Amino acid sequence: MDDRTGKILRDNLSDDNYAKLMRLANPKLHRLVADAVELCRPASVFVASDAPEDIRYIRSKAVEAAEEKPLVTPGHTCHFDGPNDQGRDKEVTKYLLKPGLDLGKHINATDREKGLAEVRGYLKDSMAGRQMIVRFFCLGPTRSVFAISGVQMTDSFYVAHSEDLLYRPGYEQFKALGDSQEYLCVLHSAGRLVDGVSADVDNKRIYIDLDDEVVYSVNTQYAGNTVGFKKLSLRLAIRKADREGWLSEHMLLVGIRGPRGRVTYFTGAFPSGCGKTSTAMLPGETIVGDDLAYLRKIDGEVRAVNVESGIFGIIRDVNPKDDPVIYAALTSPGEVVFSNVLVKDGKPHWEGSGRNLPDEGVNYSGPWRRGKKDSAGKDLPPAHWNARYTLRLAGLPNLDPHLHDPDGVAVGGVIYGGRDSDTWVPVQQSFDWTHGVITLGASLESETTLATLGQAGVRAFQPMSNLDFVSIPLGRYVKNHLDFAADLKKPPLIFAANYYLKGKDGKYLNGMTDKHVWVKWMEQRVHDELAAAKTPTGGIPLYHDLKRLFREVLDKDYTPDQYSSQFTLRVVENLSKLDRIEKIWRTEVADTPEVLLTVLAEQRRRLEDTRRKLGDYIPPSEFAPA
Ligand code: SPV
Ligand code: MN
Repeated sequence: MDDRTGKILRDNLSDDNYAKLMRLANPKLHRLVADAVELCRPASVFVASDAPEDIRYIRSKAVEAAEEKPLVTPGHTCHFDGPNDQGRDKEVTKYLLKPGLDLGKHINATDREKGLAEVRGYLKDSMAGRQMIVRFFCLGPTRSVFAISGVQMTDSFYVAHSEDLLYRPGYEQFKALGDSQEYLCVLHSAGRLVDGVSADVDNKRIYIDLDDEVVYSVNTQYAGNTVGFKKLSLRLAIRKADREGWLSEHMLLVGIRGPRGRVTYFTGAFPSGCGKTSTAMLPGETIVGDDLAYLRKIDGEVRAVNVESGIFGIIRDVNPKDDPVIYAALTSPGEVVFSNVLVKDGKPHWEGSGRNLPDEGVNYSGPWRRGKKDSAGKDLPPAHWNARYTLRLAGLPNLDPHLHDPDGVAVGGVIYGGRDSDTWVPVQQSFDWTHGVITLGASLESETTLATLGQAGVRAFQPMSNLDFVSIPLGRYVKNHLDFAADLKKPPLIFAANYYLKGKDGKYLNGMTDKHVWVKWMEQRVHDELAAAKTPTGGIPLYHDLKRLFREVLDKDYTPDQYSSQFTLRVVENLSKLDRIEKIWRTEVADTPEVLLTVLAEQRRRLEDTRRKLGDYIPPSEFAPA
């Protein structure tokens, strides 16, 4: 450690905290902490080890500092973010790039020197009067080829507490790092607080320095902008994966039971707010993860792990019927942080819970009563659409036994799904890996939700549900997917799911729980137990298989009319989609792989040929089993 770093740390850390930091003999880490101290000027520094008393301290400080308020159920607390801090803020989330580097039009970036000066300017003295917490985590299982270490510095006990629920402890792992520089670092300050809420949200900045692998976040509290190991380090992990030949994805990981006790694992890429967590939490199945997965090829198969060990999930519509397991966890004693819900008499309330909402209470806007307006004069909802809960996976009755398996689980299938009201059928399977990566993953579109700031309900290009986080040129990102399984004897099958298809009357064609049938169908497809009908866009289920599965899985009838309306191939919409997608890849992305355009052109030819023979809207009965 150089003299200057040593002096800053000795002057600003108590003996105990200094000793905890020095036990990690990593010079880069010492420099990072010293730099943060000098820049943000906290009143004190708390270095958290993995010890239970350190974790308890953070939890109790979150309440003491009023960042979280205790609720009546033991272990439950509630945190509020400010009215303009209720989702990920894409506008002010940028990569810092050295001159000459360009990631392309779809990726928000700014000049490194300018960006560093700006964000560090906002961070200057930002922790005055507060404590800076230094925490260590392991992304992915420990003692595993998947594991990545990370350190977070923050002045928010809510952030540090949330991370404790969401990530595996990593202090012990840092001890083993030696002088390695291979870890991610996040520096966050909530900035000036008024009533416990970030006051200068107009100066919110989330900047990702690709050179030093450091993320800066300031003047915000919303976990998606501040909990560094969620989407911020996903961006850095995508670069690491690119260098090392694996995939870092915005994907759930779930074990689906098949016949005779078999379990087949699926990853699923769905944009935020499009059914990802509820797919991972299907009753009777086992969850490995609901948001982030690392995928590697090991001994000729694709294996995956959950980056995280907790859930930061959308609470809207969590009710005993549609999400029984989460609902039970949210209404029983145990450690849960609710955010941006409505609180009345110490109880959390949200829309779609199946219970009546009170007419008054406290929410992110302060005291709330029905009819209260926002600054634009619109009705303020009782709980925000993006209100959330944070809890550990440990303790959930449906937790998969392989969550911490250092080898991960073998992936049988990959699912891509968006919020698509008019084009894709509810479930289909690609012809092969390349066709799936291109026409399903790289062609994914989804209507926007309030998980990010901005307008909801606008159809947007969302390749692999990962566009918000891609940190390498987009063509290269897709090429990595194409190459990933190219040399495998049996690559995972690729499926698309669409839970949001609507009929002519504007009503959803499927119930919320129908997704369970689609994944059971996929599970049997992986094992070649069911046939599929071949359409120009992929393989679709046969009626009699779905009829059986609806009965077995949901104890529901499934009529030929339902099948016909849900699985009619909408040639017109599929061709319009191809127009949009082809245009983007042809004109807006500089490094699109040639094969992507070829495969889209083949898809167009198949659709046009079929239209000539069978018309614009083709019922599934026209397609023969392959
Ligand atoms: C998402 O928005 O995709 C989330 C929540 O999973 S967060 O990224 O943390 O905002
Ligand atoms: Mn997510």
